Amino acid sequence: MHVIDSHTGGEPTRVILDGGPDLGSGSLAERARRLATEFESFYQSVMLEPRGQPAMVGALLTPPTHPSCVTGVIYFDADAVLGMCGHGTIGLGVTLAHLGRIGPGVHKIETPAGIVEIDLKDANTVCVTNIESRRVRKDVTLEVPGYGPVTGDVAYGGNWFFIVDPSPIPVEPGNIREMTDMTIAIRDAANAAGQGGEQGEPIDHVIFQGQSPNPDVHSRNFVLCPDNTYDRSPCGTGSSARLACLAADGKLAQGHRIIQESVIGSPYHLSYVAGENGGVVPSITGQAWVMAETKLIFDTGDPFRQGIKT
Ligand code: PYC
Repeated sequence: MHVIDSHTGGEPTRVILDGGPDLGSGSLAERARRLATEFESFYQSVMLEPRGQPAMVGALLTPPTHPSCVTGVIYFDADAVLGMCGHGTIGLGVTLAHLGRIGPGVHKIETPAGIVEIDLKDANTVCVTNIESRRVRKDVTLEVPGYGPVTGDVAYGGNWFFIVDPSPIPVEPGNIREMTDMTIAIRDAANAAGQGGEQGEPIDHVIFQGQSPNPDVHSRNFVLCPDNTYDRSPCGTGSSARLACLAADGKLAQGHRIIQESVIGSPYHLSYVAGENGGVVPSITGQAWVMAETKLIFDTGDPFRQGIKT
């Protein structure tokens, strides 16, 4: 299995070029469901240690159903198959350029959540135009065991988010352990209370919104991912969900550009235009770097062939 590893603001993406499972020729959403239900050991073996690393997202290339797209892709982490992934799409754009498969300019990519566009600005810089994103519920109060009531918004940006603004804990690197524990409890409380998407989709990510010490930066976030790691980047789908909330509250005008940074200080430039269905169409510009071109080996005698699952 040949893979290319990159990182987007510190958040790793592993693009799988060949050797993945046969997911059939259905829609990307159908192929993603098949990956989730029939091939858990595949994505765990590629993402978990010792082959993978905490926070890594996989990007399995698959033929697009739409002829205008340069590729189809299904994203996943060690715990779940994702609808879309913003940092992964920036990493994928830079990886496709590294392989000589795309040049500068605009290209379409098909994901289970819909078709997104990338604009390759230079070898490391990509602007992603995401699917239309929306806030679903405002000011939802959850009773979180061990923490008490927590209020936040439910929003969609390609994945499902519970967004707490302002964060109850300062969004600083020294508080990552504490924020991880609290956001896991919030995600569990949201899902126990049925506070997910309109069709019963569970909350898969939780965001704490905080302040940056840098006056040029609008806000800094901490994002919990399904595998209980935090996003080292500001999370493209999470930033999209957050833009939908800012727009719905009248706090950010269409076309106005802001910088959001992650808890470790990695920046995304963000803006939106109004969507056709009452939401927002986000633009997310970030940078990624290719780190490795690797052949993964799965020796049948290797006791950790499928990853360390503790
Ligand atoms: O950038 O959308 C994103 C993302 C999702 C999970 C990790 N990163």
